[in-house]
Amino acid sequence: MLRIGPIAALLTIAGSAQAAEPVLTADMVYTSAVQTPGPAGVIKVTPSPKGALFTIDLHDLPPGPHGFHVHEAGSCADAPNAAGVMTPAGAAGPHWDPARTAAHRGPHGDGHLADLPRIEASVEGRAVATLTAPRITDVAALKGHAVIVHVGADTYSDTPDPLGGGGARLACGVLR
Ligand SMILES: [Cu+2]
Repeated sequence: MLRIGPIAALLTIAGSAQAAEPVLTADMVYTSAVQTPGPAGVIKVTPSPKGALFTIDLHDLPPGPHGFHVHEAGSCADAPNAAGVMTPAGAAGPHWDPARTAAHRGPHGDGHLADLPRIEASVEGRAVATLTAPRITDVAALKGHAVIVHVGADTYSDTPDPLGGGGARLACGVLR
């Protein structure tokens, strides 16, 4: 087991002309959930020994905490939700949950692998940070999935409200 890390790192470097980081990028756009659709910034994902690193640079967010997750599908289009109500970025589907846990327990829990650390926007609406997702060890598996920033915070729990009490899908982008 101890030898897997260094070998994987060497293979990664050998497989590209230069160390190709960041490996995945999502151009984030605001949905019609709250504000006028338009560019929201960029999210990049790189591997690290501590897990996937999400480097975020977002602007014009409502100040305060926001839930942040990987979603199942690679589309940010409007689509009906389970109740048939047209939903901004609804086509991104539910939280990415390859282990089929059907549980929302935050970035350190044993639920959805999708569950990322909350994003914190400044009073100016900026969010510039690098967030660690310790349970995501295969960054390549994220390719083609949408990442979504929600209205409001995330309790990292299904109680008292399911999915961390998540609000509308505020900003969305597909990792490529
Ligand atoms: Cu979400």
